[in-house]
Amino acid sequence: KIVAHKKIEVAARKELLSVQDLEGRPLFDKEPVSAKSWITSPNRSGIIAEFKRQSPSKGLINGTAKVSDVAEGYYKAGASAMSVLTDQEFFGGTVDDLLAARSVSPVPIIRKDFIVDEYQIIEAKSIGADFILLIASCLTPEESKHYATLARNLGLQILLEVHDEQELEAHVCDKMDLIGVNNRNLKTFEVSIETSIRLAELIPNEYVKVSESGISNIENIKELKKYGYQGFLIGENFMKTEDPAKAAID
Ligand code: IGP
Repeated sequence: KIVAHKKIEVAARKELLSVQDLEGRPLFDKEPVSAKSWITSPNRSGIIAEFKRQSPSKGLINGTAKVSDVAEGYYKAGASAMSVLTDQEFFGGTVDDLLAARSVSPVPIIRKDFIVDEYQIIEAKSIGADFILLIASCLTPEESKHYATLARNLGLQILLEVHDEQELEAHVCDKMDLIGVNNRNLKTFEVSIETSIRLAELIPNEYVKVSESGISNIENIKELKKYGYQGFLIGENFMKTEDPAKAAID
């Protein structure tokens, strides 16, 4: 359902702004920073802090936070990277949110969206993103490899998101940089970090392991580290507070 909706949305965006227009934007030539380096740096927290106003599972999470304030705060709090939802329909995000975050933060920024078209990857580069999300459950293995190759050719790193053994086995390829295990079951919306723990040993060591969703305390992070996780994608836990950046410091 989401994929079909995205394809229509992308077709409309293409009408407004051509690929050539995107390639002409000043940020298109910005050299991306390495998400892998920042996430594995001993001087940072490993946390990929997310800006997310709303979600299909939770409804409205934060209707007042300003993306530039949050982005600056996350950086100062020691986040290794930032995730910005650019999907409007389901998450209330926009590409302008990513641009605003970019203008105040030097950390690697991931364009968090449902990528179903090459256009979105070129657009990600043109708004200053450093890495992109590819969601295995939305793509065939051929598609994820194809999009990863394009992203890589643009200098962007790739976070491949999987939910289970089958997706992992089918989609992992040498074009991916980071493998994210989503602890949220997309059918039931239930979250359990056991999903990350279960899949950890199946992820080859050359990929940076990221655990996504439902991480709410330092114990979760300590536990996940035991299984080799170095990246921790946290959204709601920060965004549900009045001051998400302060929550990230705490
Ligand atoms: C963050 P949480 O439970 O901390 O808010 O989760 C992030 O993992 C979640 O927003 C997410 C997501 C996605 C959103 C993971 N994969 C794919 C949209 C699309």
